[in-house]
Amino acid sequence: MSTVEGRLRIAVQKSGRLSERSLDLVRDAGLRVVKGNNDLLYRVENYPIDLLRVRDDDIPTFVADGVCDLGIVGENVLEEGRNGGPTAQVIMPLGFGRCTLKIAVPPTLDYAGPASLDGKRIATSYPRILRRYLEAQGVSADIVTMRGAVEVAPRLKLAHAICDLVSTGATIEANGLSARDTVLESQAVLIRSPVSPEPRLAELLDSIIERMSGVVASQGAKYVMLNAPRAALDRITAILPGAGAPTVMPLSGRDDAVAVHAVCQEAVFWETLEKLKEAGASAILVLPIEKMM
Ligand code: PRT
Ligand code: ZN
Repeated sequence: MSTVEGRLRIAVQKSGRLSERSLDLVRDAGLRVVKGNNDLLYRVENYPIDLLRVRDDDIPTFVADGVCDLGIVGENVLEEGRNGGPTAQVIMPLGFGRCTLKIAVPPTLDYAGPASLDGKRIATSYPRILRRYLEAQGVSADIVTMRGAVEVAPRLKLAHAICDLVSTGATIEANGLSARDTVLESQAVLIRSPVSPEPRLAELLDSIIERMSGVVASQGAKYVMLNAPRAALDRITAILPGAGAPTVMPLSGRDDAVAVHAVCQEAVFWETLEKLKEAGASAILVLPIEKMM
C-alpha cells in the first residue's frame, strides 16, 4: 500500500498518553486540523494532509510501509517493532512522553545486577527489547509476555522479576517492587517513511518537518532582555542558561550600561533571575518564544 494519492499522511496515537501532545505539535506547525465524519481520519484544511489516528503499536509499521509519511510514537514502541523488515527513520526526539523501561524486582529477589536474572522468569510487554538486552548482558532468562498489568506478575508467581515502563515510579512502588537497571530510555520521536511521497508532495513534507523542528527547538526556550552595567557584562552573560552569543546594544544616555538580548535554550528559573539581579542586571524581562527557524 502507498500513500493516498495527492495527500500526505501523519500517523498519531488515537487516544492515550501521546495523543494530546502529538496533536499540539501538528497544530503548532501550522496545520489546521478538522475532525472528519470518520474517527480514524482527521483532515488538515489548509494543506493536503490527513492525520491517521491509530493504536500506537501500529504506527511504526504504517510509517515503515509507506502507508503514512510521518508518525509520532514512543521509542519503546519503535524499538519493540523492529523485526528485520523495512524501518521508519527517526527524525528527532520530541521532548514529551518520557519514560524508562526498567528491570524491577520484588524484595525476595537478591538483585546485584542483570546477572542475577540468570535462569529466572521475567514478565514484560517488551519481549524483543528485553531479549536483546539480556543477550547483550550475556544473561539467559525466560521471558513471559504480558499485554498489561505486568507489575502484578511477581505477586501472582508468574515471574521472578519484571521489565516495564516507569515514569513516576508510583506503580512499581505500589506493587512492592523496586526499579533497578535501565533497559531503555524513551520519549516520543518523529519518524518518517523510507518510501518517498509523490514528487509534488515532497517539498510539503520537508517543510512540515522543518516547521516541527522549529516548534520543538522553541519549546522551553525563552527570550531574555535585561540591562547590565558594562563592567558586569561577562558575569551576567555567563549566568544566562544555554544562551549563545547575546546581542549587546547601547542604552541611550548611559555610557556605563548596555541592553542585553539573548535566546536561552534552557529553562529560566526564578533562581536564575535572582542571580542575574545580584550580578547587577536590572529591568529583566523573560518572554516565551512562539516560533523559531
Ligand atoms: O491504545 P494504545 O495502544 O495506542 O495505547 P497504549 O495503552 O499502548 O499506550 P499509552 O497511551 O499508555 O502510552 C503511550 C506511550 O506513552 C508509551 O508507549 C510510552 O512511550 C509513553 N509513556 C510515558 C508511558 C508512560 N510514560 C507510562 N508511565 N507509557 C506507559 N506508562 C505506564 C507504565 O507502564 C506504568 O504501568 O504507566 C504506568 C504508570 O507509570 P508510573 O511510573 O508513573 O506509575
Ligand atoms: Zn499500545
